[in-house]
Amino acid sequence: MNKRMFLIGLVSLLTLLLSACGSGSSWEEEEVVEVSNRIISDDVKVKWELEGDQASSLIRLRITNNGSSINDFEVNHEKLLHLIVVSEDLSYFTHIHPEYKGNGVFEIENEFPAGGKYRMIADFKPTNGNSMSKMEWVTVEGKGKQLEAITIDNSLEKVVPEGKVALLIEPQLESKKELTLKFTLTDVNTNQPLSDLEPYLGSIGHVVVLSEDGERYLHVHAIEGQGSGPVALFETEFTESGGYKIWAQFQRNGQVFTVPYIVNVP
Ligand SMILES: [Cu+2]
Repeated sequence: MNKRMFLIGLVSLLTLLLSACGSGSSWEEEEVVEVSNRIISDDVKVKWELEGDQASSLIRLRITNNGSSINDFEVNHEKLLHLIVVSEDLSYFTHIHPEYKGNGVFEIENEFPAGGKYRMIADFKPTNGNSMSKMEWVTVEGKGKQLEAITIDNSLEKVVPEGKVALLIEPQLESKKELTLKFTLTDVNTNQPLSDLEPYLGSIGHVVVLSEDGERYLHVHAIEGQGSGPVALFETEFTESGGYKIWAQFQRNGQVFTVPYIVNVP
């Protein structure tokens, strides 16, 4: 048998063996089916709808996977969906939890400070899918207001009614590096460390970071197993240099409070 005849024979034998396995039941095909069933972010779309105006608005999200509604979501940080709403100039921030209405639809009422453009960011995890974030600029009807300038903070020590919150970024603030955001909370009056933080969404706090143009939303993870203060640690990476706004949220005495910072990342 020459080489060519041997190869033809081998191919025929393999074809015969493969077809004998039957169609649709081979291990390889099952593997393909399994992969295609998993919901991936590229296939997921959110349709944002707004009813009403700035004073009283109903925000509605319709979440679909390849055009069909996603029906099941997993609880992630105690909620099915987290919605962050930020004004165009980043001066307004809210973190709310729309109610699930079924068939991939979430709704919540919100009062906006003015008409204009807002960045909407939804974080959720479809059952059999990865955690994902979807963002959109939406326009809220109503009288607009003058946009505030985004000014880099000289000091990262902020005083809010609930306490003094100092932010230290370690090892040093730069882009494309894994960094730790270290918040230290102290009582404004006594200057004593605050150690009565309550868990918020299942961890010591929640941090949101957005680039100054509202285009980049960073993933921030709270380090697990942290107690109740005075130090709260989070990890993130600034994907590009530029201005960023950071909102840190903590809870004391049943009240959530937000501390904003604006940094320039070299
Ligand atoms: Cu949330």
